[in-house]
Amino acid sequence: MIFKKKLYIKGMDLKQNNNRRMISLIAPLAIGFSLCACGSDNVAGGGPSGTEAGNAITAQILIANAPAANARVKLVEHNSLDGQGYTATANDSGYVTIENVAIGSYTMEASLNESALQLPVDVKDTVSDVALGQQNLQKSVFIGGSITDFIDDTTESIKNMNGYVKFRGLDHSAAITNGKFEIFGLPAGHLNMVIIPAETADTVKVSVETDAGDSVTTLKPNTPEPEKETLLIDDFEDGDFYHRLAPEYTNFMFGGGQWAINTDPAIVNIDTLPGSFKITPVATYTPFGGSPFVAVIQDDGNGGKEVHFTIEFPDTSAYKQASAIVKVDIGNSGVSYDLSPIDTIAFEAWGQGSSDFVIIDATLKDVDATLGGAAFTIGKTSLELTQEKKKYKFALADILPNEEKRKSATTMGLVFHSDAELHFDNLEFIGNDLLNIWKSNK
Ligand SMILES: [Ca+2]
Repeated sequence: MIFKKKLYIKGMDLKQNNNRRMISLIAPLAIGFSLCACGSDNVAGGGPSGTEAGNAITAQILIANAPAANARVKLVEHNSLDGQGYTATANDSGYVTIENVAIGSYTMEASLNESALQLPVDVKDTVSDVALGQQNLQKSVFIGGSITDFIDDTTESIKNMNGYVKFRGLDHSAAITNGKFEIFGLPAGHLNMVIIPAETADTVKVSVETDAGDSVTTLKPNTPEPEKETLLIDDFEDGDFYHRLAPEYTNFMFGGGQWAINTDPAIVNIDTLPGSFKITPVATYTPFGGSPFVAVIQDDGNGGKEVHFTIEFPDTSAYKQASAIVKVDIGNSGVSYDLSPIDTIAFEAWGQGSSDFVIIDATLKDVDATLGGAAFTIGKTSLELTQEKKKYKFALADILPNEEKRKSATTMGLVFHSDAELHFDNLEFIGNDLLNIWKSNK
């Protein structure tokens, strides 16, 4: 029996490694327990059915429509909590017979490896046979977690309670330790779970409806997600180079919320220099408080404004690492902000070429200087611009899987490594308590 268990553990799939390991730890105890309980079980074999001496319950247990050889079958009185009853094992053809069953209402459970089934069986007299026909095993159910997720009582004593979880009509039980329990291999369907605290006599009855393969970790209704707020960072309608989204937290004097196009090498529209980018329309520098960025804010053809420009890269044989970025500071220049309130970053972009949407932390220290601006990139995702206007939505958690990194960002933007035409409009943050971003500056 133990050898068989080992084979079973060896055949587990990786995803459920931990679960199996737990079963392997629990198994010796469970075997010990069932040996002790054997004396009171009525063990039935696969012998001929319908003997004159009494009734017989017959079934063919299948798994994926093939005989479930060696499936274990147990018949337990449907209200019983002790798991005692008639046991049998399916033969090579999946047939199982239990004879001489006392009058009563039972739950029959069959199980094999990670599959199980349950069905009600009524035995009305001691002479009539009950033919259950073919019964298919399904992927079994897991129930576990914190007791407080299964019952409404959240007092401290319940939270950390010790005791047992049992199921009426089934031979399954698990210990509750410090308010936690887990139980594998349950048959799908209606489960009458009973929570039995060690300290008091008050049991708690919980009904659980399950489907094959379910993993039930709570019975509390899902609390509806709070409505997300959308913050329009910039639609460019004012034609300037600030988003000025949170003027109370950003400071004009420190360049709060500035848009810019930066290139590496930093040479633009100087035709006589081989390292020069060509950006159209050509920016005109204004000496006091102006920005070349305003040149690329153009009419969108629908009565509004958008960012629209083409960029031609310098001779790539001379400048293999050339790059350009259209970027916006989240707040004050060189100050980092906690982006955690953001769930999704959305914008409209279209045109031609490929680009990386990046999030940057320009306050990073000890970065690799040979990487230039890229050294400050903390997260990025790629996109291919299409001719048709397209709304992009990126989950921040996808761009920045590391929660800690989300807490410090200065800048976001689109990076180019080759010729492109960009239309860009309506940058949005979607999340909750978004203004907290600008309160977090450091
Ligand atoms: Ca616009």
